[in-house]
Amino acid sequence: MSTPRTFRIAAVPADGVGKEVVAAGRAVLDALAEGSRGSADAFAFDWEEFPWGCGYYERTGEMIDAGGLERLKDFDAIYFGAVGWPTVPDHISLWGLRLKICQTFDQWANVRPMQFLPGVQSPLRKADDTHLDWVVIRENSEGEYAGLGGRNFSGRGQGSEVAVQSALFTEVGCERIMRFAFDLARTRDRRKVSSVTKSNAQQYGMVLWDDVFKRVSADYPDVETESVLVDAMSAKFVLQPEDLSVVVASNLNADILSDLGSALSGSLGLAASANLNPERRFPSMFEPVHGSAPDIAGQGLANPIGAVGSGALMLDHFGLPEQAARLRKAIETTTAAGILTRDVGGSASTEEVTKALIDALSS
Ligand code: GGG
Repeated sequence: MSTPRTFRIAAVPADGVGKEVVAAGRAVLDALAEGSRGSADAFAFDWEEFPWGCGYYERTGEMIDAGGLERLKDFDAIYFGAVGWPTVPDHISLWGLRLKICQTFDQWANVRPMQFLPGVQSPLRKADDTHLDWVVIRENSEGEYAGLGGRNFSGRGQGSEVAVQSALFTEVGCERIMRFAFDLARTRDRRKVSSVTKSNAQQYGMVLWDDVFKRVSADYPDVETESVLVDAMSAKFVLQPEDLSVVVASNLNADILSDLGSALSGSLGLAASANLNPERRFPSMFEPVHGSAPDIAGQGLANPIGAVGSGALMLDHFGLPEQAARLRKAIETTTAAGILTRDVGGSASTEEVTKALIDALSS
């Protein structure tokens, strides 16, 4: 019998429903690995779970401990839940954990696929032939989330405080994310990249983005292109979903568009994502697009499909596309059977959907 290829994964459930969906995702991924036992491409996961997040912050004053980032370097990947809790200001929790990990490990490409699933109603699914199969590529290291700016507290409390928030766009940063998007488009049925900016109103960084997009496009004559302003793209998501394939956008624009896109596919709870360090110098991080959802946390209502789909992206990253396909098939079997959580119109619990996913793996 061959020794399974073992992947060391750091699980960071963090906050709210992150805890429930990471537990669900781990159970499904372990079942998949168990099913590979004895085969020539057997694999296994060696998990270590970390307690970082808002609860940790309340106890220690830090979202992650001092040596935490150094420890994460030893893992093959990070499997993340969601960050944020009402008792901690959002900018502290986000910068203290999720953005810190993305930036430390140069996870500059955030991949967010979204598509219709069988049995899931979508606000867009008016006719059976309506098609939605997109990948939003989010620039994940700079742009509006570069953390540049400051507050002049001198007028604080007097109604005259001033704050500046700058966005950083570098030619290298723009070019690498665009080449990533074009290379991905070449692997898809529809070879098209739509670039999104607001370059009519933001005349520096976003015009640089547009210029780089034009230059990079010339190297991909086989790929159809368009440049669309973010406001018009929001309308296009709703009105012409079948006209999109790969959408590349800056950190903030893609963050907003991918929430819109996943809601249009049926629910934010369905969307998976990968924060990739494409050079593989550092671990990449896989997480559902959704946040910690304090309103439903701890009630067994969270949809685990976004987290499980993120596991499929992790398997792709490890060079196991057949295993990733098995996981995606199990998701389709489960939703087609109508085993759905409340966000997608069902009444199944997180646990029931998780069990159905595991059962589907062996059917
Ligand atoms: N699992 C994704 C997550 O925790 N998102 C929380 C959030 O506020 N994210 C902002 C961002 O994606 O930059």
